[in-house]
Amino acid sequence: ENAARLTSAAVAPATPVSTLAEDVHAGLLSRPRSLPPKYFYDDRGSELFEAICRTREYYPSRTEAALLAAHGREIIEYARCDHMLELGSGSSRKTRHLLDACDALGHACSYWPFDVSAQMMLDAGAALVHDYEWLSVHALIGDYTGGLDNLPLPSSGRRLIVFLGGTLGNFEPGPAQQMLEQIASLMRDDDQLLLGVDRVKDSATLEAAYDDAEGITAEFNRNVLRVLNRELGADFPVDSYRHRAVFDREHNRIEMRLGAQKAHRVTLPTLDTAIDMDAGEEIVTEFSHKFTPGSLAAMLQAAGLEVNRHFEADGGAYSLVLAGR
Ligand code: AVJ
Repeated sequence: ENAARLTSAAVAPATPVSTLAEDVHAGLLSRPRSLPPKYFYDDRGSELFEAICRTREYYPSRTEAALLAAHGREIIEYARCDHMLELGSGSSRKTRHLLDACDALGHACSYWPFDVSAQMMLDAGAALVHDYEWLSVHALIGDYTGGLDNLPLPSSGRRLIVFLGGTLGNFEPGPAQQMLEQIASLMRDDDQLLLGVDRVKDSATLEAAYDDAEGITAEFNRNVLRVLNRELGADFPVDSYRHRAVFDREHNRIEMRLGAQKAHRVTLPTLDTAIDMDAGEEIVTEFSHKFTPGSLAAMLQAAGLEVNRHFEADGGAYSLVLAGR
């Protein structure tokens, strides 16, 4: 009977999503060399990210979860959603705070997780339909960066689009704008976006959050080179790369970088090319943008959305906003 309340469907990207090989070729041959952060998350990378969330220094995940727990009911009462679409749902661990609020309010809605990892979504979905007997889960398998045009969402009913984890921060301003515009184009007047973003704060706190004393973030960062070695047959000397996290206050972003300790050549057989790393040369592996209430409102407004509710953690450490047309 639970199985009837869990379905899945593949979502074809509306615009072609580049392959790992294409992304790596473009990124490593540009200057400074760079890699897209989405390739962090193989099984080991996902485990390392979960471990990062348990470090003392990395506050964003637990801070966002506390906001969801504290304000879940207000969010659901405001949105009164019939359908909840989550972009990059992962294990849906934090979404449970919203489903608990639905439960407490006797408000039934259906849940549409949208993620590239089918197995993680189906495992999470099976647990969710067991834990919430009113819930139906429609897992959407795909890459939301390929666009939101082909989503098999019902045409009727109010939607709450959930985009948590500060993941919007990984996008540079242009692509972030495009992502919000895609979300806005999906929304109708009585739909809401629930967006979680990390906030600008002192460099020491921010840099520590991306360079924990145990070195788990360093391992997470170096792991992307292991992904390349495995997927492209490359020969990065992974352990010799030095992790660095720097807060760039001009762009309000944490930059994670991997620095070559000594000059060496890396062959990339699948790309039929090789790169020569200079001693000390760095590969930029992630931007994590931080926002102020002003920059957040401006970005949403540029996408045609306005902030309806703004929940912020103590000291303005993190923001959760409900935004609509
Ligand atoms: C999952 C992308 C939100 O940018 O804070 C954590 C990933 N990188 N530690 C972030 C991350 C280094 C995280 N996001």
